[in-house]
Amino acid sequence: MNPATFRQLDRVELDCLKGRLSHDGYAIVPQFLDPAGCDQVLASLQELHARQDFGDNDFTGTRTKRVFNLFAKTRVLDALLVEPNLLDLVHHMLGPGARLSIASTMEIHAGETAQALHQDDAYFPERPHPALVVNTIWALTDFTKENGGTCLVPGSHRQAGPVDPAARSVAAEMPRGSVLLWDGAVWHGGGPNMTETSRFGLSLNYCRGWIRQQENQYLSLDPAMVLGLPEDVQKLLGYDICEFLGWADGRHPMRAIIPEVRKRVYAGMRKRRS
Ligand SMILES: O=C(O)CCC(=O)C(=O)O
Repeated sequence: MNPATFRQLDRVELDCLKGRLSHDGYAIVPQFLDPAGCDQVLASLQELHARQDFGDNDFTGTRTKRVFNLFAKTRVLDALLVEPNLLDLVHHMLGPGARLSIASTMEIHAGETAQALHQDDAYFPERPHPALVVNTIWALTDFTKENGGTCLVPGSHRQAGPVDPAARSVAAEMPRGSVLLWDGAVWHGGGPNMTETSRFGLSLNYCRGWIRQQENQYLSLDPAMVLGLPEDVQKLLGYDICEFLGWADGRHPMRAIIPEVRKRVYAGMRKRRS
């Protein structure tokens, strides 16, 4: 497997992206992943999609395919998850303890209709609020207004109430290899696909380290697999302490998933129960 190559972002571009994220609530990093990297990631994800059915409701899309829990299924995303320039933007929004909330694909096929506009942090009751979630969608095929490019309502992360259902949204148009980032409070949705070919997006969604991850990474991933991952990937997946949260029987979670330690912890728990 060749390592993916990312376009290096300089300080000026990074500052400009941070400004757009604060003001509009979203920003696009154009042509960030090189074509060979796109091919490799797309091929691995398409293998998973070949066995995947379409969604069964209007929100997930009856002409859209999604695969979840991607870090249990492929290793081609590890480098994308921890790419330093992207993480700089994510940390700018969420602080240094940010971690993966959910990883999924969104392949919008021909004939799909527009998804209802929604927020990725809809569970949080007070608005506006500092960013709690940052979503990224990696365009593995070109995104256009016609083929289902994500629609976003600029600046909607700053409003206190819900967005008007008829609000003017903008389709994220970006060539393959680009990455769209948005504050989870921005109203957005997948666009309708009026073309004959599918639009393939990869979503790596991050949250603050003290928020419950959308995907339960401790039940979704095999501890033996997690033990073999690079440390920065383990941390992003949530196998870390954030502030004083995340201990396992008084141990760092990475100590606690070592099989011998786990056996001792569970044996201790059984003894205490009997
Ligand atoms: O596919 C997209 O462009 C966005 C989809 C989305 O926001 C969602 O499914 O929650």
